[in-house]
Amino acid sequence: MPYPTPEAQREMLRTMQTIRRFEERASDDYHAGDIYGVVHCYIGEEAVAVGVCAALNGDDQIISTHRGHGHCIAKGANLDRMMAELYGREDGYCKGKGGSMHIADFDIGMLGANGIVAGGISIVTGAGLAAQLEESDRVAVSFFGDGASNAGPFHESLNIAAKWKLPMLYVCENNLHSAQTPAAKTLAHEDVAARAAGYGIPGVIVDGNDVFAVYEAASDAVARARAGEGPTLIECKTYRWRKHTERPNQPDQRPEAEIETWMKKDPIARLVNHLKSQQGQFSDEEWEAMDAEILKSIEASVVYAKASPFPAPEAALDDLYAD
Ligand SMILES: Cc1ncc(C[n+]2csc(CCOP(=O)(O)OP(=O)(O)O)c2C)c(N)n1
Repeated sequence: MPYPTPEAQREMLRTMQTIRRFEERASDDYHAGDIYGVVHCYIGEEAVAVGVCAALNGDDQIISTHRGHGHCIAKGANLDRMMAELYGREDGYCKGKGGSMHIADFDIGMLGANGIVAGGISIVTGAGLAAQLEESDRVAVSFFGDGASNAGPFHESLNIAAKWKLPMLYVCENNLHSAQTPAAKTLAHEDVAARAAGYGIPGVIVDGNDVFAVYEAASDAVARARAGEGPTLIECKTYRWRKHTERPNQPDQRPEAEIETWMKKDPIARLVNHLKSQQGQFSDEEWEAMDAEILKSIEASVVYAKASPFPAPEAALDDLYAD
């Protein structure tokens, strides 16, 4: 697996920081009453989406969860259309009728976020089956949480994907909590990756705050999938910095010390430090300029969203059924 070039490493940083800035803004605008529904932030977990998607081709397909902004951005989604969707506007990805949890863009291989916990796992396994039946080179990736790994679709999908050697990556984002429930209270074994043994496939544990470690594990799994050897389960140990959702009354029983410990393992600061430690590769000024550019693109996405109209009430039933 070739190590990412310095340019590729910088692009990884740019994408991770874009995810963070996008969500900081989405959170602010949600609290200001401009964004409707609910917003689940991925902040703190950016290295997972970016490390995995950096190992994929443009036509590879992914599916996301309720915490999906990071996966969309890492797969190359358009920020304007994403923000317009969060704002509930006509120019959003789902014409403003889906919101934060339902962003999809088939053109970039983003098959959709999903408000149903574990709901995406079997859908994207179907995409893996399609890739195999079409004898294409594509792989399909399922992102899901530790909570979702306790649900039926996880086990059913891994079983059939292993049996049929589907070109799949199952990427568990173990952020130690499932809404208000600590993972330790519901996982029979503390490592989700250990479950891979039950299906005879590799189960890999990765530091999910190290984008290069994630990239390496994903690259190995992609090579295995493309070679027809079947799926891999990758468990990324990571942490979400925010409450389960941005709702003002959202309870949060996580210990303060745990949150602080994980915030010190910031995947973005870690990558910045790595780049800066490479002699002459990345200066403070370059980092500031990159961040300023990102903030500008986020601001532009908000301007775009606000300029877009709300969908007409009579369009409410459009697109519900296929012709
Ligand atoms: C089938 C189903 N059950 C319950 C819920 C309510 N719910 C939304 S998110 C969530 C926790 C999911 O935890 P996890 O899979 O670990 O993902 P994380 O939020 O940690 O990223 C729950 C229980 C739901 N959306 N769908």
